[in-house]
Amino acid sequence: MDFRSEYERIKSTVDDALASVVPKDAPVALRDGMEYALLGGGKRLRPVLYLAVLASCGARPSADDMKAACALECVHAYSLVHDDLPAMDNDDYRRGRPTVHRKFGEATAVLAGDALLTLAFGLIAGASCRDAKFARISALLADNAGACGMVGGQAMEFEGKAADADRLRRITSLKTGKLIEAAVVGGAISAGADTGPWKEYAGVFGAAFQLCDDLLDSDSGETSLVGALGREAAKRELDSLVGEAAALLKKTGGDTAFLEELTKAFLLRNTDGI
Ligand code: GRG
Repeated sequence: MDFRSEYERIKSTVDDALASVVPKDAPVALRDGMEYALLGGGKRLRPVLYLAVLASCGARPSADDMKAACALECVHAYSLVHDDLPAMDNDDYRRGRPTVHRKFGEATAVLAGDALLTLAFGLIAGASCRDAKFARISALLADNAGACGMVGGQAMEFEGKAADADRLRRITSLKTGKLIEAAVVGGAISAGADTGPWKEYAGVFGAAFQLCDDLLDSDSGETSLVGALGREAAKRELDSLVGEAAALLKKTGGDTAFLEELTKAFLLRNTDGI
């Protein structure tokens, strides 16, 4: 198996499915904002993880699995749009292009994010009507994206408390980790597998993914774990997390060859990585 071509193959099935999820009869500016946020690049890590875990457990993706995979990307896209807003990170660029609010205005960016989040749960609701396992995935996504998950982690960043390493690890486990966990555990639920080992793997993957991102971001500064630990200690922590993730994958009992490669590619990526 060539990892990169397999990754591109799965990603292109996600890109094809995403191309038709934004409702065509939405108001034009809103639709344009949603499509700009959802279809303009990105690695599609969360849907690829969902589909890769499913495959690792020996299951083939159904049309409803593609909807669940798209829902994960819709939640991710909404979170980036809102994170970039002036009230949050106030970023002008993402993925090398103006952010949604810079291109379409703040009101459209808020609404495009709202509509992407709503769309995500609409996609899974349709799947849940056909197969109850998607209701479980929907509840997981709601828990992990919401006030005790990703949004909760984002809210902790605005509490104005001193950020020591343990607090930063906690914020990461919510803000970055919980959506990754929903992708990995969602794939396991769909395949009918034991979710416990997948949840453990996802927790370590999420922590390492954020640490790797911070190490690559020269501006991540004092508010990141790299700032709190120093670069050398952060690199050592990343190495240890990568080893742990690889060991946890083996405990899942699936055919994990592709996920082993993905874990290394994403957690040890350099500036010209995926
Ligand atoms: C605003 C509710 C709300 C939440 C924001 C996701 C998030 C929480 C903030 C985005 C900023 C950030 C540093 C998030 C950490 C996760 C992360 C590294 C996101 C980028 O994910 P990638 O690398 O992005 O998968 P692409 O562009 O590939 O889709």
